[in-house]
Amino acid sequence: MATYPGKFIVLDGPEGAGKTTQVERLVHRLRRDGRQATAVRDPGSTPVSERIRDILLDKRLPDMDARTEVFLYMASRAEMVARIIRPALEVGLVVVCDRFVSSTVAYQGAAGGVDTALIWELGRIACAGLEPDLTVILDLDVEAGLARRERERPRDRIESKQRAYHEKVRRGFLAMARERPQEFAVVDASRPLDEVARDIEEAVARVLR
Ligand code: Z5A
Repeated sequence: MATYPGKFIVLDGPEGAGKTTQVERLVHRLRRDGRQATAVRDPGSTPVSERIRDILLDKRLPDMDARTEVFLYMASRAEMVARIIRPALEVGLVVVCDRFVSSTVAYQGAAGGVDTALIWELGRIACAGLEPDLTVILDLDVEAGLARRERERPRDRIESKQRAYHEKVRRGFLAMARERPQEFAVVDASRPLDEVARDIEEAVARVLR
């Protein structure tokens, strides 16, 4: 894998774990510490990727095959890596990404039944070999996560899938973190925001050293 002057950090995990909130806090903290940092969200962050996101999260398209989802997520990701992430890493930025290939492995793989080894391989192809320097899994009980989200808006197409699906998603995240301890950190996201943020910052600091 090519190395870059910048660092690529992913925050991932089940619904409502606080990824979006913590991505913002982490970027803010890194900038306060004098680092150049930028946030992206997957799927999304480029015009093409945002259009693909709209299709993926459209409640009027409830029966998408898991393989179709995999290719759409990968297409969105290929565009985001080529247009934003790789150029930013080349000039030394810290890129903090809300979800990444690990989400496809957990949702479409562990929960959706697509071969997880195949998804990792498709991820390498879509991202032309680019991999995160660190993926932090924010771990949270399924019902607690969905309840946090529902306080803000109705469940979307993927959130509406049954509880068993979301349990498999959570187990999928924890399994990949166990299998690849050098590349993953797990943070208990059931605690107050500040405590979760502190643990994320500690894990990221080890990579930035
Ligand atoms: N998906 C997939 O299937 N395959 C893939 O490859 C990818 C994604 C990449 C959209 O993702 C969907 O796409 C998602 C997985 C699927 N399924 N759904 N839905 P997304 O990341 O864009 O989804 P989202 O809706 O933006 O994020 P999220 O996962 O639902 O939430 P979050 O980012 O983890 O949480 P948050 O928005 O920061 O916080 C949620 C609420 O909880 C908010 O009111 C916060 O103030 C509150 N919160 C956060 N932290 C705390 C703590 N510590 N205590 C109390 N309250 C908290």
